[in-house]
Amino acid sequence: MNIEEIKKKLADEIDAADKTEKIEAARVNFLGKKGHITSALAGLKNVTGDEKRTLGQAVNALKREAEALFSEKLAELRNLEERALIDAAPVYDLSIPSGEKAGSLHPITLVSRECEAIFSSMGFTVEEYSEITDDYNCFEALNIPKDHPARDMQDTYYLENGQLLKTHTSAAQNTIMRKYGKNLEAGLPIRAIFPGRCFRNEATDACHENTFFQMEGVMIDRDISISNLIYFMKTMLSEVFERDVKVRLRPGFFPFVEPGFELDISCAICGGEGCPSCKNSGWLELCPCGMIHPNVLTAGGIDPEKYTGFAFGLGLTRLAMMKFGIKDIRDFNSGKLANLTQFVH
Ligand code: FA5
Repeated sequence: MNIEEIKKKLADEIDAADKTEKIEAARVNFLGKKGHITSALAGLKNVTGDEKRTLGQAVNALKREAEALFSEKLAELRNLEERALIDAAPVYDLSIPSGEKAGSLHPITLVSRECEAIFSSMGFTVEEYSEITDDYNCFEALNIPKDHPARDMQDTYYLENGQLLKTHTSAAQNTIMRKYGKNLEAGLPIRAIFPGRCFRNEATDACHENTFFQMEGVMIDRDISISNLIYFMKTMLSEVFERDVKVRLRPGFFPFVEPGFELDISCAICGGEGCPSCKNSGWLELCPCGMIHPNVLTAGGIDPEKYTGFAFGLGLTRLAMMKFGIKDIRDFNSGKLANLTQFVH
């Protein structure tokens, strides 16, 4: 085939192609290994001199023209095919009821919102903080220097960039203090809660998860004492459970509080008899708390000579277990809808 014949055939085939597969096949016919234009280029080795130059220029120009024509036609056909698919798609009326059961809020969301409402009504602000933080905020600012044995209690997921997934909501304390400490006298008392997801490399059982929720609370003012702490804890628990619940307060060690306490709740699953949900002790550790350590206040830019405060770290996931009678903490992350969707609000 001479150049003129190839040109004509090219125009005819491009014209006739009405589907992307056809234009693709036509492209191979002309530009593929054995295509007409590729063969014409290979045939140049049989001519010499001026003829080779003229013919070479013509075949190469034809090749460029063919490439442009194929990609133009391919784009045009793709557009047409996409438009046809859209036109053929069924039309959905999103306002028609699906007939399926409506979704519901996760039990942890329900408990978290309830606690937020209780604390908001007592003047606490609800803070936001990220799930990724750093060593300083999660440990050092909380009076847990590097190599401190308290770090062993929180087996931490470190990221490659040196940051980490927060192991407790106490990681937000320094940020909260700095936020409200800027204009401290005007903003006193600082009252803030912070609900958030925590991550620890834990072996899981009925009351331990590797991903769970806590709610941090801090209150700072002049003359804050343990009795303020106990008052807020009691109010929160009696409102969440809407009945008297048995709790016990015992000494607990956390480097960021002094003194520190463990607040345990009598297991609502077994009524205190002992079961797997409470590791057979009849009690569940729910809300460690204490008076904020002077070093932590100092790290947050607050003078411990003038101000005192309390902090607590409420185990929100365990609170949801106790409130809704969920025996196994692992159900919360399991996607077991029968368990998770029954607490419609
Ligand atoms: C802390 O995380 C401290 N930051 C709490 C605190 C805050 C103390 C402020 C003093 C002042 P602890 O590791 O004990 O402490 O966790 C607090 C609560 O989170 C526990 O009582 C428990 O209710 C819950 N919790 C801890 N680990 C898990 C886990 N693996 N699965 C489910 N809940 C957990």
